[in-house]
Amino acid sequence: MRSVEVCVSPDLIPCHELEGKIVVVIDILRATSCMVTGLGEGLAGIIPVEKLEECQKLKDKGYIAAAERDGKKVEGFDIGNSPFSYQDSALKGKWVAVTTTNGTRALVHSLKAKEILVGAFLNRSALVKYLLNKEEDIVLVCAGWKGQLNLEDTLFAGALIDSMYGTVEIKNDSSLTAYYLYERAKEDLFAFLGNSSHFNRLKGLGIEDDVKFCLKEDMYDVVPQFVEGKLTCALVEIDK
Ligand code: 3SL
Repeated sequence: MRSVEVCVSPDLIPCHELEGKIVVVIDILRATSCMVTGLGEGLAGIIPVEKLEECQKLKDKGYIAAAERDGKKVEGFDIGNSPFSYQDSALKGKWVAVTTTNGTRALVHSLKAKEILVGAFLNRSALVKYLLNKEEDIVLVCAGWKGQLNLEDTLFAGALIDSMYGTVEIKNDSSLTAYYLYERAKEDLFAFLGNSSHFNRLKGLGIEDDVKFCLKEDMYDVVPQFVEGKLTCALVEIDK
């Protein structure tokens, strides 16, 4: 049986073997939720980069550029990291360069994997369907917060395990923890996140609505795939 394991922070990626596996990068609040929203709303693609300087260079080349640090939009860039910014019809068919505190870092540190996907509650079913049509082992890489575990990414890792339960071998204790946590929280994720750090950081910035949106399920039927530095929609295979 293929295996699933959870990596709770990009800093722990070196502890996991990614070669030959599918990595799903998770940053519920809010990077991967934004990426799913953007591609779901018709962006041509996203160029995720780790550093602000790289994003600035792409902006200078003419790309629309999104930059976030510590939850806030970085001055001088076009947009920050709210999923609602990606619902702007003016972005349809465009490419956006993006850098965020943790999410884009998790993506660019997962390059050893055979395939890299992006997941959020917003595309949960589409992602699960895609994964169930594949055979490779899976590593769920949570973006966390500055090297530490966070609750919302761990919960979504648990939600994916819940959706694939019985078809995957749960490989490490992080995966078990994520699964048990999700089982405990699933009736009311918003309430469960009430004391969590990033939820409160965003609440402090007055953007609780972003959190509510990022916890919605199956708003988009897209599976973002990271290939050669670009994030676009994977071609979803017809059921075997
Ligand atoms: O850390 C990240 O990558 C961001 O998603 C953080 S925030 O939600 O934009 O504050």
